[in-house]
Amino acid sequence: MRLIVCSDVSDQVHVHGYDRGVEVPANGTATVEFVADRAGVFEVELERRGVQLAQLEVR
Ligand SMILES: [Cu+2]
Repeated sequence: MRLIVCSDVSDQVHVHGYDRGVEVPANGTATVEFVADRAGVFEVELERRGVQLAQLEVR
């Protein structure tokens, strides 16, 4: 799995369930890569703001 997030603010992109966190700079891009080997529905959020970006469903 590769998630690419473009952000206008600096924060951490956090994938719950897999507990992956990658810093993203303001007006920059973060790439989160992991093996999606765990089924479920997981929140992807901007960690420090507590803003949900997406819900990731792995079947
Ligand atoms: Cu989080």
